[in-house]
Amino acid sequence: MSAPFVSFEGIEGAGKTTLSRWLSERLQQEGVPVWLTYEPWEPRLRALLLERGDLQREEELLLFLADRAIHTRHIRRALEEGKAVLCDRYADSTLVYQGYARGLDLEWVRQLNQFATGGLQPVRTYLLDLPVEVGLLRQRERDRIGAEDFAFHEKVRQGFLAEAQREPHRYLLLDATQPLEQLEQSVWEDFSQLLREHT
Ligand code: Z5A
Repeated sequence: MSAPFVSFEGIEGAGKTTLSRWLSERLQQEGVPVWLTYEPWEPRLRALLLERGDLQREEELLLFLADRAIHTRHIRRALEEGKAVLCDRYADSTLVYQGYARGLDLEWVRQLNQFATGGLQPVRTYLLDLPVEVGLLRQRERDRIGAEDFAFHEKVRQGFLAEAQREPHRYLLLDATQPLEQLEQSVWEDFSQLLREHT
């Protein structure tokens, strides 16, 4: 069985980058092969998505999906090589940002995600949940999408919470206002169990 593939999701400033980096370093210390990655992934697509001001929501959706299709090929390869893959945002971000928050049809976005990933899903999604005002205060430098208004980020937060309820076996909901040490401990306990199940 291949190593676990997990994702980190949440609103802007939730702590995804901090925690996924921490887990990657911890795994390296333990001698576990790991690939820490993120989306949007392909540098030119990332720049286009995060900087270009005139993108329509349909164009944005298709660019995120194109990026994911390319990225997923590399994730599959890393898993085949026996590496655990930690991904800072994945398909759930598209469902929530382009579906729940931008208002594109959810079932349609689910199907397109399925097409772009060939059905690959993380075995665990760590959802770092916190009030929007806290997240936005933590992260003052914002990209084009992060610069959307409070109501947009609230839709994102509620979208993630709805998805966590819809898929309780995949999502692990974490209160991201906790001190980092507590979050690290929760993620470590869960990930260690996943590692045991995958070896
Ligand atoms: N997007 C999309 O629309 N559709 C998609 O399909 C995908 C993405 C994949 C880029 O994402 C944008 O693309 C994003 C969604 C959209 N825009 N928005 N919003 P990104 O992942 O590159 O950027 P981001 O979500 O904006 O990430 P971020 O701002 O870097 O947030 P973070 O990674 O969750 O937070 P952090 O960098 O780990 O922490 C922020 C600060 O808080 C930092 O100073 C930490 O030290 C501090 N921190 C973290 N945890 C704690 C705790 N527990 N206590 C206190 N302080 C903490």
